[in-house]
Amino acid sequence: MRIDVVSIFPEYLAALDLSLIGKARLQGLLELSVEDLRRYTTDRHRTVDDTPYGGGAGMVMKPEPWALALEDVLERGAAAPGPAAPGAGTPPGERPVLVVPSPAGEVFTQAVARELAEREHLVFACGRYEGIDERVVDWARERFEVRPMSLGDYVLNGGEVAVLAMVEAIGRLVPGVIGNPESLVEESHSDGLLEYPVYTKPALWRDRPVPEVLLSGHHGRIARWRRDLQLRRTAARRPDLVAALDPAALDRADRAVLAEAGWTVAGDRVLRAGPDAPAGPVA
Ligand code: 6GU
Repeated sequence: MRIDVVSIFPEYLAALDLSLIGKARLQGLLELSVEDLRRYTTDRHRTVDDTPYGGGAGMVMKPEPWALALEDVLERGAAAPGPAAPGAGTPPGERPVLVVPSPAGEVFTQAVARELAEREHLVFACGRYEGIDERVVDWARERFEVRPMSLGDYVLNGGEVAVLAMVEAIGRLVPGVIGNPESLVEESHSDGLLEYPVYTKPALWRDRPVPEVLLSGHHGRIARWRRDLQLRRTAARRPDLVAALDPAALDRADRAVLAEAGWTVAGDRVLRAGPDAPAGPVA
């Protein structure tokens, strides 16, 4: 996978030299390059922003440096060797994805991360100020598959921190990046539920024991206990995820736990039970 990031603060992305993502780059699993948008300015002051037409607070990023930067990234992508293994990457002729981080974007989820992890070339355009002149997005749609993306409902000062998060979420799903792919199966959001709690030695720590079932060696009971906690935690913390569950994936024990937490299965949907439904204990 090839990843290009364009930013006026390339140093922000230095964190991608570290840890698993940094290692994947050294191993050649990820080819990541960061470009300074100011390299594509032509004036003495290297100007990247200007006042908004129509008035309003703040500044807007000028279109031409963005077009020059994105054209450069496209050219270098076209010249780069394709996917390592035949058939492993995207079909030839597929357009690169242009991710535009913005609080006005589609919400970036694990499902989006999985989808983008399959692509051969991702480009991230980090906006600052009030955003990038919208004509850049229209222009880019002729060359890229454009995906405005938000991390969630809060505002950051620019796209750089969001790109760190997205590149890490996507990069770790690229085959070979995580040593033990099993760890991807049991983590939060892999099955639409939050992860169960985990414990390690000592078995008794500051008067607090590890839940006894985990010491039992009884794999069936441990799996059931973990599943119960996933369901209870998800009900307590993320009712939106419970409402999105597919009842076909819920067994009788799952349904009993959800009922305790105030949820019921009705046809092909999981719904909040009536107002006097018992509230389950919070995990
Ligand atoms: Cl992707 N960008 C900015 N600037 N703010 C955000 C965001 C992205 N996601 C949440 N807030």
